[in-house]
Amino acid sequence: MVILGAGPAGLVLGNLLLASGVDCVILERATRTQVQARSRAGFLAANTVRILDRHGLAEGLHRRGREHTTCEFRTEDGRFRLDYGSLGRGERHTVYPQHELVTDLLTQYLNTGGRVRFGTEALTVRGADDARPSVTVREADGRTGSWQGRYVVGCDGRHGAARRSLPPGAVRRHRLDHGISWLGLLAEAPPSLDAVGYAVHHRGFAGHMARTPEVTRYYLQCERGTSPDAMSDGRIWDELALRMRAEDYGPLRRGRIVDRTVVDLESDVLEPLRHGALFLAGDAASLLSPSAAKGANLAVLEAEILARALIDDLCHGSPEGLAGYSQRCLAHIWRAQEFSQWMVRLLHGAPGPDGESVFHDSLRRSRLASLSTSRSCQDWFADHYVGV
Ligand code: RFL
Repeated sequence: MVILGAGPAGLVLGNLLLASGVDCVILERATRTQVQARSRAGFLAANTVRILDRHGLAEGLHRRGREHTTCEFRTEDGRFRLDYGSLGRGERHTVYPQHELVTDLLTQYLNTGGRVRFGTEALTVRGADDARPSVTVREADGRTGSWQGRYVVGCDGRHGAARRSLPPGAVRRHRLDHGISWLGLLAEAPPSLDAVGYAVHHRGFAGHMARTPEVTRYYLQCERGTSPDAMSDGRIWDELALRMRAEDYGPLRRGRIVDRTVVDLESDVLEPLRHGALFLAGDAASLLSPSAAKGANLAVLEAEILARALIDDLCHGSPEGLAGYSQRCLAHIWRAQEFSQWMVRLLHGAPGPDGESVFHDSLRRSRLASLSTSRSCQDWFADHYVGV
């Protein structure tokens, strides 16, 4: 079995296959240091924790992760809090930085004899229609080579070799550009509130998400095409304070900004998630806007579903799970897409001509008003916010 990519999807899959005695190798373009340093997600859904628990992969997150149950909305009409941990099904998030989860998964995989080829870039997947598909690679020293397996699983993200290798027409790509961009920031600063903060402001959205007691992620909506370095640290903090209405609700704890990325809010879904012997999981299967923090959670869920199906096929001769993999995951993916899209519309007016903006802005205010006052709307929100 050849797995492309050592992110959450590839590493959960690798661990589960290894635990059942399925021989596999993970081909990873980056170095081990780079893989373990890539800070992205932080909010793990209750179901993600249950999956990791089931397979003995959650020790680190139970030791160092923190439960999280509250979000706060700040708008032109005031602020309100939702303790989503006591709404709906009462499920919680665990805040645990993605690079720590990846480090745990990688350590477990390598300690139990798993193979990862770091610095090995997959170039093309060939022969997905055959019984022995292969992957051509470029090693760190520039030499090319090839790996063969019964199946190839693309867990190599949206720009990976798996997507590139799909023959035209084999798989459809449904894509939505939300027309909105966020400047994603990591600050060496303690969280400024004990909740996820969502600020809706006429200058654009701002978000606050705790990562650790010392590090906080912030988002600032920005113009499409903005360079990550366009604003000084001081200007960023001023803008965050303005949009988060620090004057009314308390100051932000400032610190050094150690990472800046501009994220264009885009979503896509590939359908089906299989072409012959090539399967797709994680961001390679579907990209979600970061508005609802679902990407890493879906990656873990899909990896578990695929691992079970592969083990049934390879160890017990039952191919039904593989045949149903795509349809099963797509149901989860579209639900996550639907909620992420709802969050985008909750937090932004629509870009566009003035008349259209007023209409969308009024819809957004009405949506927020329902969320702040209607218990059934809050229960629905809580279930979808934490669920995958
Ligand atoms: P990853 O994590 O991108 O890993 C893919 C791996 O494949 C390697 N690779 C290749 N290897 C070999 N050959 C090639 N040709 C290759 N091309 C790529 C890469 O080096 C990498 O190691 O994909 P995976 O496993 O599918 O996991 C997906 C998640 O990483 C992603 O969905 C989340 O980070 C999204 N996301 C969030 N998700 C959440 O569930 N909760 C969050 O709070 C959250 N916050 C975020 C996020 C994503 C963000 N960005 C950067 C878009 C915050 C941000 C800012």
